[in-house]
Amino acid sequence: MPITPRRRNKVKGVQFTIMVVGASGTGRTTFVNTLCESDVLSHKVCDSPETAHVEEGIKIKPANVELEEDGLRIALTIVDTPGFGENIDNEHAFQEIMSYLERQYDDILAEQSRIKRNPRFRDNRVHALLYFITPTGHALREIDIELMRRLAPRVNVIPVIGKADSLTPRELKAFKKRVMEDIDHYDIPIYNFPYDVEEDDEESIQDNMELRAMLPFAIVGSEEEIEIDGQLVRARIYPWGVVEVDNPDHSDFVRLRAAILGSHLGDLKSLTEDVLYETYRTEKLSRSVHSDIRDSQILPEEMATQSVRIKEEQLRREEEKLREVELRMQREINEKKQELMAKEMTLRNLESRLASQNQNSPY
Ligand SMILES: Nc1nc2c(ncn2[C@@H]2O[C@H](COP(=O)(O)OP(=O)(O)OP(=O)(O)O)[C@@H](O)[C@H]2O)c(=O)[nH]1
Ligand SMILES: [Mg+2]
Repeated sequence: MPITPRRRNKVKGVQFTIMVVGASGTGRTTFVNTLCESDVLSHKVCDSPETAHVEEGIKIKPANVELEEDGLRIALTIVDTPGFGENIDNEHAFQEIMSYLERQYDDILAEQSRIKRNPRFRDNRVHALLYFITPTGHALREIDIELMRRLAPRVNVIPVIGKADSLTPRELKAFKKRVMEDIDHYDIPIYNFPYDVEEDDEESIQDNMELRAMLPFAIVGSEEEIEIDGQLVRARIYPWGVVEVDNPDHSDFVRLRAAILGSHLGDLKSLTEDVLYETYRTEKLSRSVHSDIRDSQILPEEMATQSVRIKEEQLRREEEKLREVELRMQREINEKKQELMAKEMTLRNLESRLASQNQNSPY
């Protein structure tokens, strides 16, 4: 008997990308491994004293992992950015991160304007950037303000305090307050769990208000597990006590995890795709119009004609795509019609053969 290949039970999940940025040693790797409950990222090997002074620059490293959250399968991409903030001049690091984010937008822009879609295309747009603030207990540093201010128009920035157990609850509360005052003062458009009192239901307004009040999230990460009341929990063990990662009295980890991988995953995705990406696309299109104008010294009044031309070009491509679909459908209909006609013909032949057999039959 021939063996028929068994169809794999493919449940479609959702793709989500998180970028983690912050100074070295703020706990990014530990946080990612805690979030994914596996060793997705490896720890940095310490520099030797001979090479510690060498400025290596930033490396941007994506890693993929499959998770399941409330029955939903998540194909998670984690983009780590080791080397950020380690150099005297951080301009290069800002630009590297920015161009990584924009490159993902450019890729999808190119894919969307293709007539034939590439079935293997992977959308790598970053949906959330967790910015790890060093737990200094003072206020934001210039580098924190600069990074968040520059990147927030391109990505949902969620500020978090790394290694939050270094601060006492009182220090943490005051630090959170100061950080948010700075974010307000510098008008940094972070992702602040937006809600609409007119549109949203009572429950989600409440949820968003609570999450907003927690900003910046206090993070504690650990790759160690200990047994508490017969249950294995992730915790940091100190001579004077234990900090439990999942205990809401010890850190905001659980609320942050539930928000980014659960309740707010959809919102972060649609904000990225419908607002941040669309803004980038519009800016890029108008930039190319402006540079065309500069290059060919087109008069300002001809600018409108240029943008109309771009719109016409887009329309033309859309029309072409539609025409292709229409042609394909027409072809399929014709094939089906011919198959039907052939079947009708066979049926008629069979009928007439049967009829003539019946006539010749002696019964
Ligand atoms: N107290 C405390 N220490 C932590 C926490 N998370 C990580 N650490 C420790 O801090 C050190 C650095 O943590 P990593 O997770 O490697 O930090 P990183 O941001 O990935 O650092 P680089 O990869 O070197 O840039 C390690 O010794 C961790 O064990 C935390 O929540 N609290
Ligand atoms: Mg690391």
